Amino acid sequence: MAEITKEKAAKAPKLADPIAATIDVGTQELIVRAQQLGIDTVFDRAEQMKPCAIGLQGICCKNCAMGPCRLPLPKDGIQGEDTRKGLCGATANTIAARNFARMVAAGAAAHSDHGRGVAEVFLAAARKETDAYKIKDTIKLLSIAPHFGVATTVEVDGETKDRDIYEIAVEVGELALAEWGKPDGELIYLKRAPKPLYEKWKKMGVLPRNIDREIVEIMHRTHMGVDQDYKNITKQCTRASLADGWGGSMLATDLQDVLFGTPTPLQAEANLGIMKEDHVNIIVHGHEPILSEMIVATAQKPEMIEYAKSKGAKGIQLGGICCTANEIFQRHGVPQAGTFLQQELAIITGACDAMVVDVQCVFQNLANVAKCFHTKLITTHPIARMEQNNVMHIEFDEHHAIEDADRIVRMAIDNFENRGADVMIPPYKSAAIGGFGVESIEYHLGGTFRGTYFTLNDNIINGRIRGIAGVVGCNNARTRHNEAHIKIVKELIKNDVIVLTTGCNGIACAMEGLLTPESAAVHCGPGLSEICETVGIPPVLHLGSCVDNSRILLAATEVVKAGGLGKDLCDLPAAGSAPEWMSEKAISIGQYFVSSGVYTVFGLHLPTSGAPVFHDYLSTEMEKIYGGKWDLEADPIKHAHLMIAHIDKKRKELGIDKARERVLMDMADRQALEA
Ligand code: SF4
Ligand code: MSK
Repeated sequence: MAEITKEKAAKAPKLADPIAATIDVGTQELIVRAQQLGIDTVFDRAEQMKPCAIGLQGICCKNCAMGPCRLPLPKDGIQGEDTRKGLCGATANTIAARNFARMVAAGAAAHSDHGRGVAEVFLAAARKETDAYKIKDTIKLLSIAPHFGVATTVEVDGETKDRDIYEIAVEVGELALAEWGKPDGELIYLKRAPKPLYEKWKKMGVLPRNIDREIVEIMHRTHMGVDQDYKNITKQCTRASLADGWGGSMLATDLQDVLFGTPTPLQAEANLGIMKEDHVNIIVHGHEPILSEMIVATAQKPEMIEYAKSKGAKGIQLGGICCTANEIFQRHGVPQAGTFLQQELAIITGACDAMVVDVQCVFQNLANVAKCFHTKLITTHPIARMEQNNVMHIEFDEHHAIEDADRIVRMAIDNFENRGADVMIPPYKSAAIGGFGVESIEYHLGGTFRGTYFTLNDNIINGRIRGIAGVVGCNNARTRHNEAHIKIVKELIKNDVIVLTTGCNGIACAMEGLLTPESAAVHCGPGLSEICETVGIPPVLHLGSCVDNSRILLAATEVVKAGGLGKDLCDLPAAGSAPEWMSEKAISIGQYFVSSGVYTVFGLHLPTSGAPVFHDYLSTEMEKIYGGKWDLEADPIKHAHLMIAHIDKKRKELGIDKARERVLMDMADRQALEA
């Protein structure tokens, strides 16, 4: 290992303080190892490059070549009229709203293009054009077919018969794929929302027509000299984001469930300690399960394991990073190697024989890190390649997916013998249970008698569960890795708020041991702890990947349907949070949560603060229209308490605030009251 001399240290760029960079000990150890080896990671680069303060506030416009026009806030704040404007006269509100809208467009595009890819593979499977993918979960297919108006039975000679599953799948697949570009109408899944919410969207004129059109329209509207009213731009943000949450993402989730199986709870492990020194380690990173499903199936084949043994390994260890981790964790119990910020570190262990990536959240610097080790870095998606020449591209295609996966896994096995002796896998990992969804929440917290979310609702009404929080999203190197995720989630469950998690928050919670039923007794308030103990569930339910935020929308809709907690999502004692967001997808998710009536708090900052009027519109005015609002709080404890205060406000409006006070009284309190 390279020594750091005094001279080198004097000339060296500023390096991250590992303890300030992350709360995770294994991650700290690997940051130190990278620094000792002279390999920079995102944590160091965050020290060396600070963000532009004007861009951070959303008030830099580069939408035409007369700019960039930068509109910094005056030092003493805005006194009187805000006269800031770009060369064309665009105000700070217009510029911030246009920038925000382009983030929504990019985020919605990423989720929805993922969904489109799944729909194409789904249709190929339905038409039996591929051997690699099959219609696996017929129950899920039969449950979604009616939304598309596809009949599941047929009348033959006066008798009702079940239709052929593949025939149904072809019709569903064709209609699903049409959602991206149909010439008229509105998105099919919008009607899955509670009726008052759907009517609200209709009245406001924000029902998405098709997925692609809403994204394209944002790009048109935000072109120089088009839409110059932040309120009108925000309206299109809502329409495009709904095309994501209730469109592309929801279709991705449903069609993936049909192709690969609807998740049910299962146990695995999380953190980089899942990698094994004596195994071939393959890390799969990115988002689309089209790739990872094939890698999982191939790596588990007995002949592959034998091949690995023939090369001196004891077996094959798969691990996931980012949402690919969530996808293969929730369906196969494949361990999660780490969150977004740990991707370079997986290679820095020296034990990563292949890292296979597809789309989204993949650092280009992985190529530079891989160069320092034996790791094969393999890109697989036609739209996501890297310029560095040590990166191999094996294009994955549903028509030869088995052969592609076979080639990739064999390449990793062949690379095992090239591994250097200097391997360092931090020995930390936690047990985690994942694989919850709309269906399994109903199974665990629903009433078999009523077959709905009745038991969950009952426990919210009686106050054992104070409310529901959806805590989701990324890591961000501008804040301490996982700290806000964990502090916020712990504060929520301590206050009897059950947490639904997706994305990198889900992985952070898994690493912290919060996805186990046992964690309830340690971290939860008395009400939630009692429920978790009785039902045997963790206080933090892992619902999957970023596209699976659609599961949160549908679970919340089921709560409304079960009754007793209002008629719309905005009536629920519920709140959303993205503590360490960084992706444009998070902005799209935030916008569709808010437009669906959810109070949504982001950590760090929002790229709207430089335009206070627009910023205020996203909270105060959006709430008047949709019942949900954006909020911002960087301090994790205050952040959690904003959510709890909102939940309590909703409990009061529903008239169930007193029930909670009663349930939290112990026997002595009750006796004192009776006396
Ligand atoms: Fe400047 Fe207007 Fe061009 Fe933006 S569109 S860069 S504000 S001139
Ligand atoms: S992977 S979008 S860092 S959650 Fe979906 Fe994690 Fe955020 Fe990527």
